Amino acid sequence: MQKIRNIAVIAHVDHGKTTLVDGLLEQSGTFGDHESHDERAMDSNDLEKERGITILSKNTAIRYKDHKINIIDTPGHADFGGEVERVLKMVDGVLVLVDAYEGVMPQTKFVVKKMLALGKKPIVVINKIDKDSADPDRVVDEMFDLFAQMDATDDQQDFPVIYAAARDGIAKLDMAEEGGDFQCIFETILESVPAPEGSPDNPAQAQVFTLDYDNYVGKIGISRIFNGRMKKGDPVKLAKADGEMVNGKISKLIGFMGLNRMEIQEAEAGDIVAIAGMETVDVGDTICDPVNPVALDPMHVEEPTLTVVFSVNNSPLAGQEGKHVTGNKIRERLEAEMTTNVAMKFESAGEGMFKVSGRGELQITVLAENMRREGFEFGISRPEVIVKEIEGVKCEPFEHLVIDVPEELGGTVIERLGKRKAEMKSMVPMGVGFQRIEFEIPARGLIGFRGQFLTDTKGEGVMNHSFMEFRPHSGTVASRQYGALISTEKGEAMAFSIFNLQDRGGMFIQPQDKVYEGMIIGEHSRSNDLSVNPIKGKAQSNVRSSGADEAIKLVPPRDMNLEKALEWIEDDELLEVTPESVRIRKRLLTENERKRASR
Ligand SMILES: Nc1nc2c(ncn2[C@@H]2O[C@H](COP(=O)(O)OP(=O)(O)OP(=O)(O)O)[C@@H](O)[C@H]2O)c(=O)[nH]1
Ligand SMILES: [Mg+2]
Repeated sequence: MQKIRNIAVIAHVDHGKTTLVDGLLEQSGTFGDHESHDERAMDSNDLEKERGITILSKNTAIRYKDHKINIIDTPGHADFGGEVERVLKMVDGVLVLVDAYEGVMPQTKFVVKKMLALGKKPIVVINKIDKDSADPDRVVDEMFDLFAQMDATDDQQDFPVIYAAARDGIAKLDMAEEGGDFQCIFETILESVPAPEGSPDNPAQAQVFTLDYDNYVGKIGISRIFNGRMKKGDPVKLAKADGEMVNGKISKLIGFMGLNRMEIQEAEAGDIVAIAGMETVDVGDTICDPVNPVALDPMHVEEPTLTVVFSVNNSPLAGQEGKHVTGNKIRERLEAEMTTNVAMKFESAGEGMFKVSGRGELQITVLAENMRREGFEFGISRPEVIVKEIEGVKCEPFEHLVIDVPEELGGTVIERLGKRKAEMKSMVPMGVGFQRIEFEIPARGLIGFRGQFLTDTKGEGVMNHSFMEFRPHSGTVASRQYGALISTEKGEAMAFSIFNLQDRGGMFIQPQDKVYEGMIIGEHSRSNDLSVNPIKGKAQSNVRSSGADEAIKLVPPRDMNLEKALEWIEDDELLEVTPESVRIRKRLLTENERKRASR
């Protein structure tokens, strides 16, 4: 039987998980000498590369000495936290990374709690020790405190600590050492992560933790084999969450090594492989011996907290930029998404309207962004939190929010959050003139807050939040402070009119952009909406003459990408998303309609 270790890499967003995995691949010699690879090689899909974040957990394997080490890199963003929980069930040990300056953050708490509850033995990696502001001793203490608060067992509390600058390939067991490489990480893994339990001679049992799709073989379940052997061509039974047993056959077995996937004939207990052949396979299903089928504990799939409505685009510019525009196409695409994405749900919400629920705004924007790249055109409504009735009480999701701000701006931010029903929990100095303030806040209060926060802190503030629990509904929260500048005309925006309008607020459009009646072209500097005409031109000669050029200096438009726009809109507004544009509009396009509706 081969010697195996299975580990997951977990941490708050951006603390360096994927970068560390690069180093593990590199320094174990798993990348061939001539194999070139990108930075953060595991972030393989386009959106991950562009945004520099991990969206889907992915597994790889390396060889170190006579061991195979299976490694699962997980996403750190709170919206994808459910994925981490499932991954943790598949491994016997974890590397918990924590930034040597930022220390314990909301998602660190979330993943540590899950990991401890599942009885995993952690290795703590204090990463980014190269940063000027790094304070590794403080961060080690924070981790000890966190473990204690979360009722770690003595064994868990007694975790090994590794200090690393993952980006530079440096790691060491003692801060005082010079240099150091990942050797100490490999050795610590072999020493402190238990070997997989289970035996290849028992009846087969493998549990699926991630789904993949391939045009040739169909749905693929990436699975950990807990017992027995899996062979290509073997008949199996698929045990579903509801207890149903489905007959199936392994049509293809895929193994992982470095960045490669290769077809294999057989795999045994302890290993992580991809298994094809079962069309109905789902996350949490057990693939078992057909004679002796025993299902493993089903997996907990987190409930969505946020919904938006996707709709057929019905703006005056509909159908001009997209390839797929009909309700049927949108429905098919959403259905396809839900077959591999267990964290999201969708249901019909009337003619050409689809209610999509997920764990947070990022999860929803990632789906929308992928769709527009595939040529879809659609509308999206403002995100709404899901309200649940618990023991007769109306409850809503609450989040744990941590902000780091320059000391002099703390007051402003606290005041703003107060209006959004946030409750301050602690405030501590962070050195270098910053303070860290922690809050508990209804998720509703966070919608649209990020833009305001970045303006208030001149881009210097950092905010992070993660889901806590459902709590009784907290009443009305303040929403967007400013009104919208709404176009009264259809046509092309003119520099001259934008110039005249820019005193009224921040513009979202530039000259030559297409506009229509009811489209929102900027944010008013006051709280009411204002109807304006952005297509009024002036005689060309005046604009072009050199003296007048000076006069029409335009402030660059505010970049309203999908994410920012989605945060910005109110209930009576919609986003219009096409492969080329993200426009913001009023649901009701004419002023008359809006007046009538407000009566
Ligand atoms: N200074 C410094 N920066 C680092 C180090 N390790 C990683 N980074 C940087 O930190 C950023 C985030 O790194 P990632 O590896 O993508 O972090 P991650 O934890 O995988 O992030 P998510 O998957 O999005 O949660 C990148 O810009 C890295 O270059 C380090 O040791 N020192
Ligand atoms: Mg990552």
